[in-house]
Amino acid sequence: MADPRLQSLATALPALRLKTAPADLEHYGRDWTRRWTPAPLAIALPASVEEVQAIVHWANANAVAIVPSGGRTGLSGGAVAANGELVVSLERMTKVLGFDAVDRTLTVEAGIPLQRVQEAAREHGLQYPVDFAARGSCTIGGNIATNAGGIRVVRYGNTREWIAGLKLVTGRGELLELGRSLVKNSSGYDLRHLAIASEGTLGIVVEATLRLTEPPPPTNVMLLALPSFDALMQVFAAFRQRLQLQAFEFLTDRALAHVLAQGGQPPFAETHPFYVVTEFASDEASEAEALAAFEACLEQGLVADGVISQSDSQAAQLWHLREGITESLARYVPYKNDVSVRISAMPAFLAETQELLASEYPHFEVVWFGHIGDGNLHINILKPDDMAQDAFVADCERVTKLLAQVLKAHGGSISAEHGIGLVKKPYLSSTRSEAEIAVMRGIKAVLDPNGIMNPGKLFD
Ligand code: 2HG
Ligand code: ZN
Repeated sequence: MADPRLQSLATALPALRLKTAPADLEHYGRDWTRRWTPAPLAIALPASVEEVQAIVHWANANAVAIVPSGGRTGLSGGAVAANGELVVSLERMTKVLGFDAVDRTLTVEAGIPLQRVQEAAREHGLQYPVDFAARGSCTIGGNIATNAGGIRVVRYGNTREWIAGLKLVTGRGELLELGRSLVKNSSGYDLRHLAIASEGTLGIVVEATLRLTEPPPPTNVMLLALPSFDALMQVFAAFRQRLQLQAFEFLTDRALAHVLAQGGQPPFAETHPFYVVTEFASDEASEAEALAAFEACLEQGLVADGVISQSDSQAAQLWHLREGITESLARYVPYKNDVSVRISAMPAFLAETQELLASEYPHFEVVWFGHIGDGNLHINILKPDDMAQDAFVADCERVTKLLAQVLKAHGGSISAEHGIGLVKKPYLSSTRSEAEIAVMRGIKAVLDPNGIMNPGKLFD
């Protein structure tokens, strides 16, 4: 530990676990973006809130920047440490601290993986309903830092809706207890919501009290084949009118082909340009409504084929066609857009965006999928094997500027659920006004006056 700053940290906190091996710096210094070369100063692995506070005090005194770190499954570079920062990983803070049956809340340390929260909720006969494919690796702290959405937002909303309270160690090292799990609390600014989606720029979320709800009903999964993009929102309207949907996700034939290239059977004899994965209660009435919606769509030419799960394992197989997309594309180091508009604005936005991307990306493979029922589209542009990453990213940045203008015109967001991080920082002003950004900067200055918390993320 040659660096004198690290020696002073080890002296100030002799029990703190620190890692400095090159393999650790690389492992903890990056997220799923894989665009930046990791170069942190070291990795600190605190085991308590007091240790986190002491680290933040030390970082202020020594002018060392901190990158808070959860499961590092983020796709916007929010957890990247490429400039000599101290990564503060919460991987040793994973305890369930309490369950309250009356309040229906679960209190956890922020480093706990999402899947363990879901399991803990089930053990108490309840459900923590936020869910997505990275559930095994991502952490609650990271979910809060990005207000993560996922595959059940259409039914249950984003992470924000499920945070009854949280504890934040601010950039000044103070511990704030926010929200206090009250159902009603009309006592001024709700600072809890400032911490949610703040991407580690205001402090480190160390603990959270999560709301739980009734377990979901037994469900059926339906895969629909669609002949055109235009049909998508009409099919959504037809199904939503008749059913309480648990999920409504879409993917293109390109996305499906990449998942199937990793294994698995094609769901239909023929290929179709677009697919929808939807889920709803499996009681008799819901099934009848789903079939009626399907038939109505079939008659109008809005769907071309469909299959409904007959067992849990078939449901899992159908879900895999949607949830396996990100992993199946990883080898192409895709450039990712994660955009949203109001559902009502979706048809016009889709038409314009399709035209834009078709003309601007004539040579790149573009894969579309996403949470169409929330107005959230994922667009992955695949890097050709023979193209240098810098040139590829530069071209995608050029097109993203144009896309940001389209989004602005439709009142949308450049980041629906992945966060701004490093990746979308240049486009923040397409979604937020200058006045809003100035307020955000002011808030940061109060909670993190020395600018040590995740600098360079969200804005400079
Ligand atoms: C998903 O919905 C994730 O599967 C990842 O948000 C999206 O890889 C992506 O672009
Ligand atoms: Zn998503």
